[in-house]
Amino acid sequence: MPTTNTELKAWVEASAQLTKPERIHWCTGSDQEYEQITRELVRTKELHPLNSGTFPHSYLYRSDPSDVARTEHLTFVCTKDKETAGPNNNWLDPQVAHHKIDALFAGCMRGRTMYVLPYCMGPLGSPYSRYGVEITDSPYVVISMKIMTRMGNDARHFIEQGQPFVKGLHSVGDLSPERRFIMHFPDEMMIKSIGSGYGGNALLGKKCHSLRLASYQAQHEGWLAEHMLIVGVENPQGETHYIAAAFPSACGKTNLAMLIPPESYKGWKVWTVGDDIAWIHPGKDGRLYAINPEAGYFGVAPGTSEKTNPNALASLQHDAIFTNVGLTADNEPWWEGMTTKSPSIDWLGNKYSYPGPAAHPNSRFTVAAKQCPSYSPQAENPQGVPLSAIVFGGRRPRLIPLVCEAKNWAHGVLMGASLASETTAAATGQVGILRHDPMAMKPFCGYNFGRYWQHWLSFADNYSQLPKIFSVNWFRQDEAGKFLWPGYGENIRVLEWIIARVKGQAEACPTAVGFLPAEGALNMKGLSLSPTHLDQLLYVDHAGWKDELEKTRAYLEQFGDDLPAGLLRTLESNYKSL
Ligand code: SAT
Ligand code: MN
Repeated sequence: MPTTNTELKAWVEASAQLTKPERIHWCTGSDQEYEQITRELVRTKELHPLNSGTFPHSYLYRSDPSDVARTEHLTFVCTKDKETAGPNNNWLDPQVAHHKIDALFAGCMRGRTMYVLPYCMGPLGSPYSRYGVEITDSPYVVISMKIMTRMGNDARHFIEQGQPFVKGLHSVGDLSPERRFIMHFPDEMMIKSIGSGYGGNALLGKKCHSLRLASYQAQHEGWLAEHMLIVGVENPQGETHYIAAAFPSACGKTNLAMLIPPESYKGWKVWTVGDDIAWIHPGKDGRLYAINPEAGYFGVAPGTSEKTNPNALASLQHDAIFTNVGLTADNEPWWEGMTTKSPSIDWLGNKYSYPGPAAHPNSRFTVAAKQCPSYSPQAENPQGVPLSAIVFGGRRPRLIPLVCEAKNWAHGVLMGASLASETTAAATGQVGILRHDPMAMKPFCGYNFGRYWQHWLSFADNYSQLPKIFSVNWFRQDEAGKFLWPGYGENIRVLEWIIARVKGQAEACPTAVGFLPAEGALNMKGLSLSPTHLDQLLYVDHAGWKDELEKTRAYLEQFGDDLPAGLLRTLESNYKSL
């Protein structure tokens, strides 16, 4: 075995004993290994090579049609007691959970290869990086993890030197939803996932490790693991401010992270540090610093176009994996929202027939972060980037203004805790239903939300230079159901105001729900938006807000004794001021 780490050795041996693979492959993470695995997957028809002239080294992968999104009802957090997991998680006693899932793992890798893949989340050698080893029988997971993480010998080297590591055992099993579970054991720093080959269920470094286990660990160690993109916004004077922003899955994190400012913003540039996850640590100077634990993007394909996200399209010109998209007659990937060409084959591999869809609504691309034209070299900075602002946003057709600055840290935490958003295709279940999704962490917080909010609140007691907190809503609609705000590149206007507020240079109106841009404070140069639309985008509907806060209170109260008094007090005082 290519390891001297006795803990790792024993765990790999025990996993092999349980799952009975035909062979064990220790992943090196080399390019040759990637090529060899993709070649084999092409041979077995699990990967479909795309047009080598226009999409060199790129592949289409079709997952099982019953396995196309995260399955939250099959995801468990197995802490010693139920209260630690909280009402926001499905819970099972750890012993019961191990027993249940191990029975499914028994012999599940017979005749298959077991891949052992060491990985590092975060820049190699950063004091904030964390390590893991995923054992899997899915070669698709191996090639995806090679793109999404620092995977292979380099990561193993740190584990050999004694760095603690998360143990993740994964098998596609028989892909049956009846025998599918994603279980987390935070006290053992262990993940067991069976029955799914889909992204967040199977690439264990992502949601399972970097959010559910990491958030649990972060609470104990005094940092934050968040479902946030990280961007650097550089102004024409060459000054860059970093912003971390939480939005639920499939609500535009990747688009915002890769934003290209419009014509009228000459000299402005947005740098992408991360598009999905931020690990945030307090620095010695009292500021918060963020690293992106990932090395790649697993972005939603539909809707990605030259208009909405040219940087994503440019990233995808080579060495990318597309999952569950359609194909054109030229053997190129196609999805809804693509303005060029038309689909010929749908995501199931059948001849496309109108009206579609050609791509699954949660179809994805997987690509190395470095391929993005706006990739920030700061993504490799082991210390992370200092945060000027934290933003919370969701899909809200009504009520929530385009942008609003929190009155103080505690109010910002309340804004995050009150976040609600319409559901999307990123998880199985109905789409378009408004649900509470505090800090966009509903599916990802590895412990009791009440304690998580307390942890967030505690930062105000300990650090002097905290970022300002804002809420945004790109999705507000008029009566006819039309979006009021153009979004995408135009969102720079909101980011500009946010940064100006941080610097104390922009005007704001105090309202009951927070500070809104004063008249003329949002830069509208070059944008033909009618003043009535802007008024509607910033309108504070007092009756609607009262109702909203009542609903929020009812939601928060289910956390009982774990609900921080400070949060409820902030809610009450907001309510009174309405
Ligand atoms: O959970 S995934 O990582 O597959 C994508 C998402 O829903 O954010
Ligand atoms: Mn996500």
